[in-house]
Amino acid sequence: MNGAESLVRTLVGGGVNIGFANPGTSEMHFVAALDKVEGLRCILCLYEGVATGAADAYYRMTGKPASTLLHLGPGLGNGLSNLHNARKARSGIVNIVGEHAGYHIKHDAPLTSDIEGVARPMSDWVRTARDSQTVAADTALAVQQAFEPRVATLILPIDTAWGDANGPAPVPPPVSRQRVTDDAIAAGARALTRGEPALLLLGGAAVRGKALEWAGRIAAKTGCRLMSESSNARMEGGAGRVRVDVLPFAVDPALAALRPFRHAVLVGAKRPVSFFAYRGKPSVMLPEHCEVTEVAAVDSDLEAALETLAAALDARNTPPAGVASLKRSALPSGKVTPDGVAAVLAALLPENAIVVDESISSGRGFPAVMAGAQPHDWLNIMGGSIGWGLPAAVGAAVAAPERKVIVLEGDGSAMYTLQALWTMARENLDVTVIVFANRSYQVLHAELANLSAGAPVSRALEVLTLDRPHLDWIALAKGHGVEAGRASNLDELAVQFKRGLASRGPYLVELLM
Ligand SMILES: Cc1ncc(C[n+]2csc(CCOP(=O)(O)OP(=O)(O)O)c2C)c(N)n1
Repeated sequence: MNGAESLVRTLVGGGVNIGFANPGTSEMHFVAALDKVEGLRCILCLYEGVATGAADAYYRMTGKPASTLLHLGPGLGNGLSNLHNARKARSGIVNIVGEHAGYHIKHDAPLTSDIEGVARPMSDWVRTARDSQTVAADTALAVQQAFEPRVATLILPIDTAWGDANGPAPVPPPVSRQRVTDDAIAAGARALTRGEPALLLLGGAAVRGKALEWAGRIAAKTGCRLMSESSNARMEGGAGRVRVDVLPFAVDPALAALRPFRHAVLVGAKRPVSFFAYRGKPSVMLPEHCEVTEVAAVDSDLEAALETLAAALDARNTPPAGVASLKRSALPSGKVTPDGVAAVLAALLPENAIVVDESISSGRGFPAVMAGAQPHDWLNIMGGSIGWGLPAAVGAAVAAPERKVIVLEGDGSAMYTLQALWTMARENLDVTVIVFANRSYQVLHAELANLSAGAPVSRALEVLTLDRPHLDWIALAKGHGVEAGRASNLDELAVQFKRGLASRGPYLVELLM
């Protein structure tokens, strides 16, 4: 077998069974190996940012890395934005990036570039394969890294792909998670029982499953407030789950939400910082009088950390506080308003849906309302680099084909990686996309005001509005093979959303705002 086949066999042997690919000439041996090796489903993405965003969400839903297949430095470069988001989400990915043969590089052919240099800022691990005989061992290390989880980038010169190899290599087990120390638990317990206003700030895997339940027991026992970071890689919400408030995105509401606390206990969360620096406002948003106790970093075993903290507080058998129950409200009708849209979504959300949220300014209030909806998972963009939502929906739908995926998508953000729609159609992914067609970079209007940079008038307005021409979302969706409909009030939204939910494939709703 050749090096490429040993690579693919190592991926499959190591538990990597999905690839999101956009190949070129230097990846042809990898492509040929797909016909020889069972067990790697490779999905074509028409832009590399779709492949990397899909791999991010695939990891979030399965805890298993997918691979990407990218074409030299430029292909990898196109995928960097969503690799950035994936790193911030702590998603494991194995990027396979083709490269020229070693002896060809000195001739500076058109696609020659410093691929390691392109890879490094958005990868946790980078290696260039040196020999076809050692490609399998390099791949095994990349897979181990991805399970850590890290973004691992393996660069594959074509002569290491076509040269002879012995066979696949076994993937070493991942390094086990750190357990938190007794001292950290004791400090957390002390902070929560001082009798002063205390916040238990959750991040990473602390906002789902058993971990969330332990947090609810701790809140019930101590009276502390539960909050999550403002963006969460995957948060469980809805009926039957412990309700956790999401820290607001905007700096002033976030400062106001944090002001009351004398103690902040961090489990899987970092000290909350504002998205940007704003003149005269602090970067770290906890008040100065607030004492911070870091119990567990995001890469620790957070379920074990919260269970141990609950035990230290004698809260193991305390019923969890704030368990949400299903609210069956009537569907609202009339004009499109943020509250009205949230009410429609909450009323119709199917059980166990996966919500991919890149709604930017249109969806700020959604998570609070969703507590009364059916149980669901909620995925946020973690690195603020827009163009993530549609690709992420591809990855989530591939990861969980039995679940409905709903994408809440700003029209500006959608335009970065629109090609994801084509992959949804081709793979018949069960995704309903709602595009918030406000025909504007609406959030930036608010940011202009936040930075006291003045109100946009003419030339400034030009770079913040998406009018002239209006994007036709029905035509854009249909052009990618996706059925679509338009809504301009809440009644039509309900009709269109139901139509999407009833289909077993992709459907797009253009919501005129
Ligand atoms: C890669 C990248 N480019 C640019 C930005 C700056 N940016 C942040 S939000 C935004 C506009 C988003 O527009 P839309 O999705 O329509 O949401 P809206 O603001 O209208 O709610 C832009 C351009 C960014 N965050 N990431």
